[in-house]
Amino acid sequence: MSNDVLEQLKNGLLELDMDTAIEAASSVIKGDDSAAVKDAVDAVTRALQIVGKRFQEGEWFLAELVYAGEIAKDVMNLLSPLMEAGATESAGTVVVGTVAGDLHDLGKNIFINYAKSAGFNMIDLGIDVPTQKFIDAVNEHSPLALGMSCLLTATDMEIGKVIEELKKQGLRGRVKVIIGGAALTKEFATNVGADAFAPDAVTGTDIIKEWSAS
Ligand code: B1M
Repeated sequence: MSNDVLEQLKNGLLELDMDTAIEAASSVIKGDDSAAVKDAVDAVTRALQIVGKRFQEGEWFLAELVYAGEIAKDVMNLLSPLMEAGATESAGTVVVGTVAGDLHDLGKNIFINYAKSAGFNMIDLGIDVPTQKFIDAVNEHSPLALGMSCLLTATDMEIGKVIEELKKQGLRGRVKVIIGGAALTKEFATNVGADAFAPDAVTGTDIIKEWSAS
């Protein structure tokens, strides 16, 4: 049964059928079958990888990419509150945003929700965040970590700009930097001077948990 609903969710996205996707997500959150919320989020992620491939290979155009993104967002809005269940006392504050020029936020939001469920106080700066806004938030919240999400190779240099500005303002030693998103790699993180690269939201949450504990 749970496989059916996950398949329905994936197909809803890949057939650009909002109603089917929403119906499947609703069934998951109502507990109508045994599919876990995490499995549903994974199904959405897998479907979006196929969406990206179709777009990259010219099988789908921008309109389809945009609509698939809208379906994914609505589905995630349904699933997210359940991912937050069980939050305990704060394990620390983390400021997160998607870098300047980049409007992708689904992965960032998944990371935020996982980390919230692990007890972190997550400050979401949103998308297309300019360097100064990251710096202001570090000054204002004195977070344990600063997180940057980036899905476009055209905007990955924004991460280096933020890290340089942290250094210039004497803030780098006070905050750990974690980065994630499809455009990035561990090697990129090392080169740009970030403390960690998270390939997914669960790993990202494990990394900040380690920082919080040390
Ligand atoms: Co865009 N897009 N897109 N897109 N889009 C990609 C990223 C692309 C790879 C598709 C492709 O061509 N194959 C490609 C980028 C190519 C590149 O730069 N190398 C691309 C492009 C080209 C574009 C446009 C330029 C298209 C155009 O206009 N011609 C445009 C750019 C707009 C802009 O940002 N300025 C654009 C627009 C869009 C939409 C708005 C339509 C929509 C986004 C909707 C939204 O986010 N609200 C969209 C979508 C949906 C995608 C794909 C299909 C899916 C992205 C996604 O949400 N994945 C994507 C293809 C792909 O990634 N394969 C694509 C699911 C998400 C859960 O994964 O974000 O990787 P991800 O997050 C993961 C991990 O990476 C990690 O945790 C998450 C969960 O485990 N993670 C973190 C992410 N951030 C983290 C931060 C952390 C820790 C972990 O700590 C801080």
